[in-house]
Amino acid sequence: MGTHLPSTEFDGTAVDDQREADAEAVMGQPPAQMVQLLGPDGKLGFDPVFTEYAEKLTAEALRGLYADMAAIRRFDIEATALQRQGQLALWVPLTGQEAAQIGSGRASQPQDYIFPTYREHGVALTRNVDLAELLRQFRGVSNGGWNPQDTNFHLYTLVLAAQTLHAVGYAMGIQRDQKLAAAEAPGQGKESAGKEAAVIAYFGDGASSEGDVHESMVFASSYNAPVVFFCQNNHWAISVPTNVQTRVPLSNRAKGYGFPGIRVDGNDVIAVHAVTEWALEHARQGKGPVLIEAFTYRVGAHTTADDPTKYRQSAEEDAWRAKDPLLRLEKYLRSEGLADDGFFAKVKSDGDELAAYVRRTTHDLETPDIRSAFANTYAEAHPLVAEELAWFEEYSAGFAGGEEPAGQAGKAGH
Ligand SMILES: Cc1ncc(C[n+]2csc(CCOP(=O)(O)OP(=O)(O)O)c2C)c(N)n1
Ligand SMILES: [Mg+2]
Repeated sequence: MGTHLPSTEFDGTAVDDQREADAEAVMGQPPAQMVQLLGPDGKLGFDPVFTEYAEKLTAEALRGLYADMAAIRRFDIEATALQRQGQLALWVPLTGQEAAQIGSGRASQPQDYIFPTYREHGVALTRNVDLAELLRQFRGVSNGGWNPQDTNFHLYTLVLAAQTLHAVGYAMGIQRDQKLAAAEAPGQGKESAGKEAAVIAYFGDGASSEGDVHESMVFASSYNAPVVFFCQNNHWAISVPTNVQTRVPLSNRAKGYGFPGIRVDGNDVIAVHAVTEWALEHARQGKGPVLIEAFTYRVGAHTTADDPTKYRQSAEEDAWRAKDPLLRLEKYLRSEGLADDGFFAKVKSDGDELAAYVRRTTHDLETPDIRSAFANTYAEAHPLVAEELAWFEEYSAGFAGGEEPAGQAGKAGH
């Protein structure tokens, strides 16, 4: 009994390679070819399709990608510290995934619309979301924190994969708006050419097992919707490794739906940028969806409520640290003479400034009046809500000064 179940134990071998070899032998599935341009040694390689896209990145753009990755890593450290100090109820760290997020986010255009999970702080940065606003939800003082219409960056979705359905629905809406606009103003097509919008749906390797992802991909394919599915395969869904979620490379799944699937080195910001730019162009041009699997690693804990030492080995973490996305871009920038010590010192001091801003703003975030939760439940008065509010008022009156217990509104969980 039980021997036919996939093992969840990591035995120190290259699990993905083993699974891919099995898949090839059993089902004739080819192993995934991974697009990589910038290797861990900081040397730039060649790709017949994507080098052309990478060459569009100027020295300034490359420095910008580094600065963004460094900023979001610094922010991550600060937010983790704020949680440890009791200023945030929970934090979801992104360290290790900076290239996957900054590369893809920076490849998007302002008119594109992004549906994140709960870990896409790097993408939020590229969409100009105020990072202090982003912490409101994690402090438990807001259900959202920012207005998605300001940045085309949707609110975080904690229900795994639900946002992939929202994303496909949104993309189908874009298609219909375009058709309507073309019908109402024939001949205007040239003016709007190149400004078409696409959608990116982010999700994780664990979320890929949800039915919502399957339904999203079926709909996206059937309707040729302008959506890019961006799966960050960070190798873990809390304590469950990716090789339990899938017997084939995740990028290969796209074939079954009838659209392109690309595995990219998710720790190579240049390749991620190039592949995402290509995919968004493909979608905007009406050629349909693309699945990108960014092969990366969650270096830290799943959340501040998790302890990864209970389910994985430090040797695995060390192997991935050697593929660090920031380090390899720094090597490249230095060896090509594109950035000097002064640049890296400035990036560091900018990061410290960002951290100080975030710390100050978080401390100043006011706890909303808990009565607003009752007021916002229904558009009109409801007897049940009124009854619950009356109970709450009576309960609060039992405390000194008639106030509710201190910190009650800030105790959110995940
Ligand atoms: C529908 C649903 N089921 C379960 C959970 C609990 N849960 C939260 S995160 C998580 C793991 C997700 O892993 P993955 O999709 O790989 O994303 P990652 O956290 O690694 O970024 C689970 C099971 C949830 N939030 N929603
Ligand atoms: Mg994961």
